[in-house]
Amino acid sequence: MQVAGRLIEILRAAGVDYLFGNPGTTELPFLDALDGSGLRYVVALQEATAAAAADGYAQASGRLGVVNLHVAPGLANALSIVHNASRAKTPLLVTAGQQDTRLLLDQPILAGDMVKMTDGLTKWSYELRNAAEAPGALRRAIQLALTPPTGPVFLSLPMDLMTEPCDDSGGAPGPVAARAAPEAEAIARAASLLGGAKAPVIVAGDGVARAGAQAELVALAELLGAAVHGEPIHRRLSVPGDHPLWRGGLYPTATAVANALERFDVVLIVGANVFTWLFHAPGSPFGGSQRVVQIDDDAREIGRSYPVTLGIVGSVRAALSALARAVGEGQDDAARAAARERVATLGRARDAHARRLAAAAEAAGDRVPIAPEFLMRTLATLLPPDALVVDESASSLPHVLRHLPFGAGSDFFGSKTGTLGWAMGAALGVQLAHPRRKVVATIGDGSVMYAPQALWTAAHEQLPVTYVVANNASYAILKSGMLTFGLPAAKRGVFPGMDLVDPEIDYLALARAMGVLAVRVDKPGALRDVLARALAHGGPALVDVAIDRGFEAMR
Ligand SMILES: Cc1ncc(C[n+]2csc(CCOP(=O)(O)OP(=O)(O)O)c2C)c(N)n1
Repeated sequence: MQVAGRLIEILRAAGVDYLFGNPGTTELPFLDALDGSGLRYVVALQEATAAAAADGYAQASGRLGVVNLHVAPGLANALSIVHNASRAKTPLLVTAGQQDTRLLLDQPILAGDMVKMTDGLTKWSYELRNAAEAPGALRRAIQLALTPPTGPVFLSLPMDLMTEPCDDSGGAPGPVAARAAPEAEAIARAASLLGGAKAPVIVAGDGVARAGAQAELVALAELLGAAVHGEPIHRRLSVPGDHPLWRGGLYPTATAVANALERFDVVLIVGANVFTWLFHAPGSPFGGSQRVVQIDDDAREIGRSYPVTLGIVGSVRAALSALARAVGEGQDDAARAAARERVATLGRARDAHARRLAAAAEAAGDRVPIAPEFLMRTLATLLPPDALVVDESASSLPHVLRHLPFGAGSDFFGSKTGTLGWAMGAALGVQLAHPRRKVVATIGDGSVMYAPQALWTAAHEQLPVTYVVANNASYAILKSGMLTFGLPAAKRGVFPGMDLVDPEIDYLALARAMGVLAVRVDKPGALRDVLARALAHGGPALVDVAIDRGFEAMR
């Protein structure tokens, strides 16, 4: 067998079903070996979209996502998504063909130093030097991507090596037991800090969802009677969005986090970047005298920017269940009653808040153009309970997070570092990972244009993703940003390059050109029916919703 066939065999043995990609000359020997392998090639018409689909697949399945790109320019096109994947810690194997090794000194067309290009974005980047090392390098790459802290890896595959003979056995990397139990003493100390808290709070990061530890987090939060916030820029669900203790995401400035955490005495941070900011604000997020416990499977996250009282490195799931056990054992009746009381109080406040939001959204139901809160509220009432939402809706994101149900069983995925051009493709991967579940992409009109070719792959693969476009014919969030910064031209109503008009983009024509059902809604009264029909459609659909073009400074 040749190297290419052997590499594909290793991927299959490692449980990989889909290879996302966009081909070129340097990948041809590799792609040729796909025939009869059982590995499905899913083509995207631009590399960022292929990488995003692989990323969405990996995030939604918890399995390895694999993408094959076309040498240096193809990789360059996909780097925005690799950057995003490195922040999202997606187990993503990025491969690219490389020119024939005998030519590299001559700088042939398309060739480049791809290891250098991915520097700082992967856990490991490597270019094969000879055929014999290819299977071992692939096994190492797979294992590194999947072992916590998970993350992207890169492998460059020179085309001449792909057709050389290979006598490797072709097996997958062996299983790695990576649920490292945290130190018992540290858990006991954390339990005593948290158990003794009068007002505990949990800041949960996307690492909780990555670890599949939502149930463990809920159990601990309920035991403690602790409010749960999402980390700033949270893009996964760490507890069901309708849980009484869920308080939503923290606003991404140090001042806002300090204000939100001020009234709590002990903070547990788990599976989070501490913290990812949007704007500079002076001071520390731990402004008060709180004690801070931080759990992560990535030692680099502990006390990364701000010192903590106690850091624990280990499996997020194992640590949360050990902590819940220790807290439970340490609680007396009075502590248990106090925690129950906190759950009840927080739950009542949450119910009242949810009712206020729903009423305000419904009250906006007669506004023309359509209010984004009414759009998301209406969508929420139509989605099945196990729906999967993929988001890149920029200024509409707060409405998505407030209104979509996100009960237990549903899930949410967003662009981790704000990279536009992720969600259009990621939704494809999420749908392939969960073929029987409803996948909806909530996306801004500007964001669509970073990866519209995903629509073609959706049609080609007959993936029934519903793209709901919140169309305000502008980059509204950037206009808000200009006002937030108090910029003088913005105060005069001047927003350079932020209006997507003259001409306005015809999203219906765009979608239809790629074989996707497309409908426009201008009036709130028509919204429900149009959305319901698009959601029920057996193939991909795009609903272009004319939303309010207003914007204001962020808080
Ligand atoms: C790759 C990339 N390019 C540019 C940006 C900057 N950016 C952030 S939000 C945004 C506008 C998004 O517009 P749209 O999707 O229409 O949503 P809206 O702001 O109108 O709600 C832009 C251009 C980015 N985050 N990523």
